[in-house]
This record gives sequence, C-alpha cells and structure tokens, in this order.
Amino acid sequence: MKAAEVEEIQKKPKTRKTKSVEEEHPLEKWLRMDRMPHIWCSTCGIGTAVTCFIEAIKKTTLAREDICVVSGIGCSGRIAGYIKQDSFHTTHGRAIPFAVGLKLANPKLKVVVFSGDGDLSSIGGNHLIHTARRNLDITVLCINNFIYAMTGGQVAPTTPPTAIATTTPYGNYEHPFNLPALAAACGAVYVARWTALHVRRLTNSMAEALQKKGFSFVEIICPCTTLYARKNKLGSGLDLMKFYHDNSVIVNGADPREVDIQFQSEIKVGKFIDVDKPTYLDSYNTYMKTKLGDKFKPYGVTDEERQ
Ligand SMILES: Cc1ncc(C[n+]2csc(CCOP(=O)(O)OP(=O)(O)O)c2C)c(N)n1
Ligand code: SF4
Ligand SMILES: [Mg+2]
Repeated sequence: MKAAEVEEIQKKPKTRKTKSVEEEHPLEKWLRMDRMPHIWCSTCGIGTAVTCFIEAIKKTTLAREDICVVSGIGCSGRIAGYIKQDSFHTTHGRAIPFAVGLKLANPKLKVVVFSGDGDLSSIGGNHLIHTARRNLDITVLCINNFIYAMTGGQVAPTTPPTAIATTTPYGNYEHPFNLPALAAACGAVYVARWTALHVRRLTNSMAEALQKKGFSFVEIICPCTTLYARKNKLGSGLDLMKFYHDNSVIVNGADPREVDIQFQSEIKVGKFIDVDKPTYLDSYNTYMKTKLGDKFKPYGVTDEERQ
C-alpha cells in the first residue's frame, strides 16, 4: 500500500459502522466505540457496573454535559477511557484529589470517581478519608474485586483473610478494610454496597448517590475471574454470580461496622447510610460569612443566585 493511502486510512475516524438502527449497541451513545473492544476479560464485573452507571444517569435529572467521570489506574481505571462523558484517567490513587479540583473549580459539575479498591483504599486511601471527612460534594463508586487485578493479582487492603493472592501464596493474614465502615466513619453522607449481580438495586443506588448532596460512596463487589477467582479456585464468573446470589443478604440500614467481608462467607449488601449534613462548600460559605459579613462573596454561587 502506498504511503498516501495509509495516511488517508489513518485520517478516517475510527467509528464503528452501523448499517441500521437494529445493529446499534444500546449503549453506543454512552461509550467511546472507537476504543472497542475493551480490555476487560469475559465475565469481569466491571462492565456490568458501567452499564448500571449509565442506566443510573438516565434515571436522574442531571444534564449529561454536567457529569464528569474520573478514574485512577488498574482494570477499573479504564472506565474513564471507555465512557463517553467528560472523563479523566488519572494517576494511581489520585482520582479523588483530581475530582476535588474539578469540583472546586466548577461547583456546578457532578463529579464522579469510578475506580478500584486498590487505587482508592491503598495509595489513594488518604484522599478517600479526608474527602469524606470534608464532605466534598462528589460521588465515589468503588469496584471491589478484592485484589490489585491489572498488575497480576497482588494482595490489596480489601483482600479477605485467608484468600490467596500472588503476593500471599499461603493466604492473606492481614486485616482488610471494611470500606463502607471506613467511608461512614470518615463522614460520608451516603454509603451503600451491592454486588455485580444486584443490577437493579445497584443502578438505583448509583442514581441516589448521584443526586445526593455531599460525599456519597457505593462499593460494588465484582468478580475478577482471571485472577482472584482463578487463584482461589472459585470457578467461573457465573459461579461467582451464583455465589453472590446464594450468599448476599440485603440489610438496609445496617451498622457499617458490622458488614465486614470474610473469605467466601455472607456478603451484607444494602444502603447503610443516608444522612444530611453541610458540604465542604456549604460550611466554607456559612463560616466565612460569619467572619466577613457582607464583604464575603460566597464561593460557587452566582450573583443571580445570591439575589
Ligand atoms: C504510582 C504507581 N504505582 C503502581 C502502579 C501499578 N499499578 C497499576 S494498576 C495497580 C493496581 C490497581 O488495583 P485496583 O485499583 O484494585 O484496580 P483493578 O485492577 O483491581 O481493577 C497498580 C498497583 C501504577 N500504575 N502507578
Ligand atoms: S483481570 Fe480481573 S478485574 Fe481485570 S479485566 Fe480481567 S477479570 Fe476484570
Ligand atoms: Mg481491584
């Protein structure tokens, strides 16, 4: 092929050709189809969580152009690259501070962090706890597959005791984080957990979290068949879904301190926390007003809204 012909082909946008409406994927408008096929393994739970998220957005009254998605790294970190929103694939553990920057620069945005357990609770753990403490008005959706998947299945702060990971060939002997308890203890106003099997409940919960004012946190227990399931001889993705079906118990309103997860034991799911309290910007505006009086111009409020 001549160089000019190659150049011509490369210039063409890499969009999937659709001959008729029937052939169009139902989520085509929401995904960057030019990046397909995605990298996720067959029966990985991340894709299911993304589908639920898109369905959740549709249930809200939020304008699509106001929703930004920020991810860190790992298999879950790829979400930001596939979803057709304003989105950012950031560095390891820095999705939350990046999201905080976006929110503070433009408080009108709905900023969503969609990332993995390793990314959010290990290197990113400090950002998670302090952003919940400050009640920044963002939503964090955490894919918990109990492992650092993309790098080969190392032990994570969420790996259940005795579970096998690449770096714990005899089983994990550390105490894992109970993520809902961590988020709630730090001050999150909305905390829920579902598995990738609970698609309708997860979708509704994501929609609630998106519309909640303040720091909302949803944990999504997801199958990682290629590493976690294989190392622990748990079978296929379908076997994991069956496990979730047989072993999940819905306990809405449960004390988050009582929902920790042991290896292959009962998984408590549900909406655990839903409370109201001033957000970071609410507190800032209220407090500074008391200090500076009329001289103070509230942050994130337009002149029109102030009148
Ligand atoms: C600073 C830095 N350290 C380490 C890595 C290597 N790394 C890439 S993905 C990953 C684990 C991600 O785990 P998790 O957030 O649980 O995502 P998963 O792959 O399980 O979805 C790590 C440690 C990196 N990208 N950057
Ligand atoms: S390695 Fe695990 S988490 Fe990553 S895409 Fe495959 S199944 Fe999903
Ligand atoms: Mg993980």
